[in-house]
Amino acid sequence: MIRPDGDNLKIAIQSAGRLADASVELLRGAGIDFDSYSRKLFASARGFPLEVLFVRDDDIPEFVEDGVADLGIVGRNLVVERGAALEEELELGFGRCRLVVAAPRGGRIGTVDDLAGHRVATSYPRTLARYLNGRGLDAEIVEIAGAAELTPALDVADAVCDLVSTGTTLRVNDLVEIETVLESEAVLVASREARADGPRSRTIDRLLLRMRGQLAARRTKYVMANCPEDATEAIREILPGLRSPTVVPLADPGWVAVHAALPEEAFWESIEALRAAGASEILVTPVEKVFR
Ligand code: PRT
Ligand code: ZN
Repeated sequence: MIRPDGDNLKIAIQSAGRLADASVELLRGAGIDFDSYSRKLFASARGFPLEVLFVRDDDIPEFVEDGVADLGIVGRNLVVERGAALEEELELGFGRCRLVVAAPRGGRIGTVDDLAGHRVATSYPRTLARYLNGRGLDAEIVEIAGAAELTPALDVADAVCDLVSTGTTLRVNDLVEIETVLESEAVLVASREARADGPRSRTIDRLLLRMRGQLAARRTKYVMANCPEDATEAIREILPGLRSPTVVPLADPGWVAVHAALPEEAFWESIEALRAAGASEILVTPVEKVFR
């Protein structure tokens, strides 16, 4: 592929598929505005020195490794499979899945050790080979382009190594998971060449700051709770905030409002603890960006 002209940074994202919408949304949320991607190979951003290349996800690790693009948004599964010499800069929190070994329910293969001497169908032959080697297992890898889940029924393989997200595909094909080979999600990758180039690397850092601000915001809520003044200390423990909570007096004597950012994973427990500590009215709002 010909590298589009200009000094702009190039980022390769999936043109259509599971990662496409979330990739565009992440860039837009980072303040990068570009035209609709439906029919174009690439688009120039406004307000940031970036060009967006729309490609098949399988090509992304290679393009970034070869310098066709400086950055890419792609599943870790593909980066690992290629053994690509890239920098993984950021986990993006979407496209989560696992590469697992699975076998027919109630069949001969119940554990990973049972794979020895059997056939395993996969689109991830290198990752599977590394995994089997690591376990000292000798199994035949049957490389297929897709639909691994059908191969045991067709007697093309005895087990499969495939991506799973909800588990429905395995279930409907009467396959059971045996072990996880790799945990994956979409990641931002950068080419080593771009990272070694001062100006381009600085632009990558600017983009990372914006993306991190957005990803952190998704995991954060802003909580405002009214409570009696004498409960302030207890509530401060529950709502430490980013530095410390904001405590402001209410017009009602003896009452204060406590405001703080709260990580999503602690959310429900914190709301329960706030109630128990005497907080009455509690308001929760989403956070747009968090920069620390
Ligand atoms: O056209 P292009 O080559 O760009 O896209 P593609 O069709 O090759 O890829 P796509 O869009 O299907 O997936 C892109 C990326 O999404 C993958 O590389 C993974 O990083 C990630 N991802 C997340 C998944 C899944 N979840 C997933 N469930 N990729 C594939 N699957 C498939 C899996 O292979 C199996 O067939 O979905 C089925 C299982 O899903 P469940 O929900 O039934 O378990
Ligand atoms: Zn693909």
